[in-house]
Amino acid sequence: MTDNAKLKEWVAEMTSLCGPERVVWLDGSDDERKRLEAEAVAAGELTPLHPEKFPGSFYHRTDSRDVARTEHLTFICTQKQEDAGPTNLWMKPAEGYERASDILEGSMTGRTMYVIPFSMGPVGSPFSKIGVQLTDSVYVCLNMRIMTRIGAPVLKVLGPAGEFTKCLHGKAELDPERRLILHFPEDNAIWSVGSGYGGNALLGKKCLSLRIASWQARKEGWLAEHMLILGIEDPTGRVEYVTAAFPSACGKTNLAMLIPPDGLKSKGYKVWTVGDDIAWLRVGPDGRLWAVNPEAGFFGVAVGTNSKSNPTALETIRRNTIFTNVLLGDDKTVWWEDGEGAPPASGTDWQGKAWKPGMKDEAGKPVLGAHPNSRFTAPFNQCPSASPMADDPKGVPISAIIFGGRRARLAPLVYQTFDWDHGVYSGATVASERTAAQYGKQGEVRRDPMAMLPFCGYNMGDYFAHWVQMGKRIPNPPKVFHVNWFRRDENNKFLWPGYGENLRVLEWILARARGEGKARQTPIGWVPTADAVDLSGLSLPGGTMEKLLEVNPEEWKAELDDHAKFFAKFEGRLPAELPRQGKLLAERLEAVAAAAPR
Ligand code: GTP
Ligand code: SPV
Ligand code: MN
Repeated sequence: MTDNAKLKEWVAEMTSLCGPERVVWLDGSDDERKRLEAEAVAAGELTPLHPEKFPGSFYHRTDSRDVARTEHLTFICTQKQEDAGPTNLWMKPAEGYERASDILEGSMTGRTMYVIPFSMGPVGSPFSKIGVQLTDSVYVCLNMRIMTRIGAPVLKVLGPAGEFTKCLHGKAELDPERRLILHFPEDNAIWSVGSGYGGNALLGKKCLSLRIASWQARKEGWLAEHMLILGIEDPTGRVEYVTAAFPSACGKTNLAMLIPPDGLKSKGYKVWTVGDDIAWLRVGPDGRLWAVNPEAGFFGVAVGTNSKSNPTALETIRRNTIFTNVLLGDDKTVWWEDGEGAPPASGTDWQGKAWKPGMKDEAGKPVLGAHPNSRFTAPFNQCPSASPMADDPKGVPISAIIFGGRRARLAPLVYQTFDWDHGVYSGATVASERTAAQYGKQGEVRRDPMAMLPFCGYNMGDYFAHWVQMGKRIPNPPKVFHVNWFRRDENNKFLWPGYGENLRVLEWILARARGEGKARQTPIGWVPTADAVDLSGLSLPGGTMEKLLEVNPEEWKAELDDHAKFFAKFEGRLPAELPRQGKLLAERLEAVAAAAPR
């Protein structure tokens, strides 16, 4: 399969550690897919779905204690703890290898170990990175085939001496007490044991493309970010691209697949999807920032996906899709809460229990059919809005970077920052309510800088400094914005309709990025004037826009104290630009307070 000596040696070493009965190298062919599917079905790992309603699609359920990322079991293993920083869990590399080896040793006895050579980014592009994942999970193999470019062409590009990220994955007992997700950036290696859930087990995704890649990006002068990429085409055929970083389950997939709302249809916009989760950004020869989506598929949240919220996604997952932890109907259909159509008359819920519509638990609460973090895995090219530029090794030029979080109060619908450093400050202070995509208290507000808190593979103080540095290296940087689709009224209802209607905000953002669009200056940045966002065809209750765009200086002052507390964690590593931006913001807030009538 390969003449890469390092790869052969590593596979031999890992084989002797894990003790599989056989080792199978994946080539990426269609025959191989059929073989793997048949194997997974025979082993009960996959259930084939209704051949007419869900052609080529399968259902999978992970262990009920293994349905989201486990940040408390995710470690950055560097020689020095300060290189992992205060926001990451840290372990000495030697200890990491030892503890994981204890669990992995002989764990594949009697089973097959698959070798998956994969490329993040178009195969052979100078921007792409190669990884090789070893795994004893057929489900993981089939997902990696969708999410990444795999097989023989990758080995060819790797050649006899090419570098690759060593990605070892073993299911072991799937016991949360014996689960570790370990990153060794100094060794370009990832060891994941004891989980079969997406972000923990598909090692090309968060582990390689964000944690390891962010480390490499800092060394090599680029950015690896938790961002969607989308293009907006206007009727003249001009396409402008933006990236947006929102925390997990905060709307990236939805925004990336946006369909123009009825009221804006006459303007003739078309939205092109380039990526929905990860962006690798580099300075192009023209001095602009260019973005590539390293993935080849979608691993999207199922719950809430319906023909109103995201018709594009619904079309994307009609065939050749793997559904994980949704409700399986006895009629071999799948369903989820806030999905499409009526639930099946009976089925199996995400915990593997018999389920019927309307079931209640002892407390009288509805029993969920699908886990809130249930997901679909579907090939990128099945997306009706897939951008023809998505495979371009050069990527797409970025006009605007958008940060956002899920915040019931404070943050307005949208604002534009004054310059790059102020933009970095707004990204570094993103806060969001925790969602079902990770274990922990749901709804609790936490700081999630650039939506990278769980994904930055090194000290976040250094990460902020790298962002500031990048600003100096981009002659023509994108403008930086902040959005909040999740502001609520006194009755806790969302003020903004969201989803497709978000195009109205994107339109203002693009106008501002071109130096057009009406705005008023506030202490936190440029906010649209009341009439600057096109609301045609949308009827919001009177005063809604004012509430959405309100900037309350008193609340912001309290927020600033919290920024300072958060930054204090990074003492000694924080770039001076961030406290400086905090001070400028405080001064602007003071100035409006002083000017306000008493
Ligand atoms: P990851 O895949 O976890 O990184 O998340 P993502 O950012 O791609 O999340 P996704 O787009 O799947 O968002 C899922 C959640 O956000 C669902 O609960 C949606 O209903 C909700 N959501 C998405 N867009 C909007 C919006 O504009 N307004 C509101 N209110 N909710 C939204
Ligand atoms: C996220 O949690 O941000 C995801 C899903 O995109 S996972 O790949 O599981 O991390
Ligand atoms: Mn994500």
